[in-house]
Amino acid sequence: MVISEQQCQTALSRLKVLLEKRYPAEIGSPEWEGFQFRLEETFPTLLRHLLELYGHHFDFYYHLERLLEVMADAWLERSPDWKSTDAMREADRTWYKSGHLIGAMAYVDLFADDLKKLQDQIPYLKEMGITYLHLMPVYKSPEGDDDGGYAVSSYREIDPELGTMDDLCDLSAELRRQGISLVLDFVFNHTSDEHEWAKKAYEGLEEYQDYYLMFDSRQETEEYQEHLRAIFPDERPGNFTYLNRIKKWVWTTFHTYQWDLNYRNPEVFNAMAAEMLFLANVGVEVLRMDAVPFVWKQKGTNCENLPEAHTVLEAFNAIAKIAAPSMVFKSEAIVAPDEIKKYMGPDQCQISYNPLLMALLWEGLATRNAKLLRTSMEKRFEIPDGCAWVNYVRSHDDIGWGFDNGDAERLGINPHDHRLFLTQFYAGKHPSTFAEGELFQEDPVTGDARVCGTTASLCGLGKALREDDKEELELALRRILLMHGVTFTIGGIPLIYLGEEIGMLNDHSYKDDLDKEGDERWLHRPRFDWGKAERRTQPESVEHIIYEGFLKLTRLRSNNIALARGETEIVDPGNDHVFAYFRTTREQSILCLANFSDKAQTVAAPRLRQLGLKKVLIDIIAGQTVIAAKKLELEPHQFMVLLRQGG
Ligand code: OTU
Repeated sequence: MVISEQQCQTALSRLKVLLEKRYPAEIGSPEWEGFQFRLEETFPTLLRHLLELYGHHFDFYYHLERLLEVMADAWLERSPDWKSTDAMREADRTWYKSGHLIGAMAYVDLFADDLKKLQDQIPYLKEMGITYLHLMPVYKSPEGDDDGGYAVSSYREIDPELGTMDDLCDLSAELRRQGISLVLDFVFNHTSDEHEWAKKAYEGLEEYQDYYLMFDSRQETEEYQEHLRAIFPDERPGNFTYLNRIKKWVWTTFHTYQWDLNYRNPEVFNAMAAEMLFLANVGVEVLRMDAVPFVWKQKGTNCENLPEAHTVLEAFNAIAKIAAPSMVFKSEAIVAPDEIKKYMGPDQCQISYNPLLMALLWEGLATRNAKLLRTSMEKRFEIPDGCAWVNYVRSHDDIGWGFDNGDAERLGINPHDHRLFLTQFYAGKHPSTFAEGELFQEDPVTGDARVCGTTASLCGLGKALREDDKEELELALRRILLMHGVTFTIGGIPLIYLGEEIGMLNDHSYKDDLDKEGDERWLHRPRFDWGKAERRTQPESVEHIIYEGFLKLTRLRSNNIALARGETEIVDPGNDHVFAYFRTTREQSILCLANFSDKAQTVAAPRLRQLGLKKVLIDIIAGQTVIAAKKLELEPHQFMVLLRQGG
């Protein structure tokens, strides 16, 4: 949409008059000037996006004024500490790209019981070099099954078992002091059915029914339903839930108790903007935009990845730039490869999960072949300027086989069969498997399924230990380090699920827990085992080997600028079992090689020369010189990081 300078100026002048009236005491203070400056700078973008979404509403300017108040109030409430962080980051806007971020994620209760006790574990995080901490949703949510906190009943209250809002603020301040950025979720596609808005809607208040997507007849929902995909097909057919009391259907993309918000209603947008800025003021430095592809619905489409979902994101981003300028957005778009990147950009999400790399790393381990990984990454790793990937091996969610069908077909791989193979493999049902996982959300219609399991269990550690198989144990350990080796060196922010660093195995106890059984994702969300963590200091223990591997990766990043923030170039080493990429800065050039095969592999010397490498190389993982006279030899699952000579 094009808006004229005139239109923009008129709107802005009106808003400034409003500001002068409402905040007479603030006008002229340096802080306020900063706010005004950013408002003027970002306003044209914000206005354009809001007009795109809500321009046809007769009371558009009324809502715009309310939104301005939301932003101004939030800015006035922002603490001096966070304002100084804002100022600091103003001078370093792409701070998240500097290479210093190393991420960890955890459930507060499973890792440390509660928010207060979590402070006691900061030394553990520091020891590992963690500088980014994603805490799974800590907000008030329904008793019992609450989708691991992703059903939010209040964005401004903390789950009483975890503590209070004051505890969270204390924690965020302490993390900031310790140089760790707090990452929290903005679960903005839906609220729980116990949110105040939902309760009012359920009581029959139309104003609040309009906060959600509600329908009077099944017929209406079916017109949408025919184009929709089921996200949790296990649970129920369809994406709508009937509310008997008010005789309406409500849109529920995920669980029946998670009601999708109606972003066509500007009041919802404003109300959620207020919640977002509230979280920003708690001290969130990175806001994880949960389920962003689903926020906009349009009849006749699959209601995922619609252009308006991007517009909503851009509008929120503009608001954050004005009222909480140091906060950045992280995209959680676990969608088709072509769609993932569309959520990234300085005006949408500055950082994003890299679910394709995650899935293809697992694909590589199962097939012992890196060709699909290489060819997909060759064309899909590059991202817009000013952005960074968050690279991970496991998250709290399932593993979905989200590679591109075309990418697979070009290699002669049948995508459907390949997905079935991978699912069977990781569910431990294939003859060639080492993995012990479980299926998640098997779709009875398509036969598609996703996979659950911890990194260690999926890499075969549990099986090897149980069978006391030394050879397999060695391979399992190498697999774990190979997977993380890639996420730590390929470029971006590495993210680990806490417990991976000590090789935590699957936890089957969820099956006996009424609130968790039925959701296999709890398999890979074990309670953090501090006894096991203690063993990280015992030489030769499994925990020690894995943990030291992590520390080494962290150290390599801090000691080698190219690994921290070099350009990434995926290359073909001439052997399909080996995944290879360069990391390069002006000062340094590094070649990483990951052998996905459980057999030894070689890279031919002429290929290495072509890539600019000489005969004598230094592998900084093994800490030794390697001579590649005729060929370079890689042991089974070996991960090598080679310094190019002269650099
Ligand atoms: C997210 O995941 C969260 O990570 C999940 O833990 C939640 O259950 C869910 O949202 C609902 O809040 O489907 O299987 O493209 O794939 O939002 C995980 C995004 C999910 C979706 C993603 C969702």
